[in-house]
Amino acid sequence: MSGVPRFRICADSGLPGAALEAWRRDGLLVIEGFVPPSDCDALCQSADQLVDAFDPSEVATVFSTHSHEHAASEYFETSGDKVRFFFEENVLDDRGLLTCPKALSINKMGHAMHDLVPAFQQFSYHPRLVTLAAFLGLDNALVLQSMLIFKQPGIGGEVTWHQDGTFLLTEPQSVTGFWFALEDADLDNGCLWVLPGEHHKGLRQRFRRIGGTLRLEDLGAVEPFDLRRKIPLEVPQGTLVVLHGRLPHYSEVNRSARSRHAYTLHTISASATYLADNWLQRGPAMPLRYLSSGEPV
Ligand SMILES: O=C(O)CCC(=O)C(=O)O
Repeated sequence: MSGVPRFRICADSGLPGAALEAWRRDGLLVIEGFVPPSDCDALCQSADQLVDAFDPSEVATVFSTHSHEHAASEYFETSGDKVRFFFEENVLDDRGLLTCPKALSINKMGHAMHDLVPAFQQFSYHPRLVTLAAFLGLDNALVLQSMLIFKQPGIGGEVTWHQDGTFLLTEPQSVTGFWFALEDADLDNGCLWVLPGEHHKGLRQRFRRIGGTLRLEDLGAVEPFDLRRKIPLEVPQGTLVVLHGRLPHYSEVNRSARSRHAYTLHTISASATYLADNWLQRGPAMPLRYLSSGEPV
């Protein structure tokens, strides 16, 4: 239906060679049935418990997927080694109080659940992911960040077209995104959209620290995304979409009465240089860990 090939892991032989060809050609790889439904449900339950325990009055930041105003916020900038919660737009009133139930107001949670929360750790460093990273030839992958994107019913905001390398850059480029559908994702509840093959064109923007402030800057030379070629990825629960760091992707507002929870991990190569002006900087107290062994660098 979508024009993007879909694969399944075969117990005996893993993925076919065609999957590697698709990955190199398209800059993305769709693997249905990658995660068992019970593992998806367990992660959602752990996320619900974290949300229950979270006191929203601690947070004065509204995370907006439309602007980068949040970038100025200390809360966002220091979340790389924590579990923090970011609200949807327009859910706080003038006094900073929530106008709808807490559990339905959270846009996303990030950015270090994979190193701080046992259920997320188990999911993120799972042997099936280690095997896949080896198959894709990802060199010495380190797990950089994790996000739970809630895409709440009726309110879950749009994620504008972007390349992950805009936000997390290494030299040479090595950022790889792993997007897990924890629930079915379709056109009504805000599935991912992709531009297969556009990763060959280069990086269009960078979000980086300039003079103490985080800013989004155009890199100039690269042509605009060709949105006429956009393809929706309607996928069932348990699907993994692997995204090259320069592959443009997007998701719509969730207009349905169903949530569309997704979990994302971003890895980088330990052999590449992680740029010092990226927003996410982990201190020495919590070094990044290898995907393959869980050992710190
Ligand atoms: O889940 C979504 O809606 C978008 C996620 C995304 O863009 C990302 O993880 O980079």
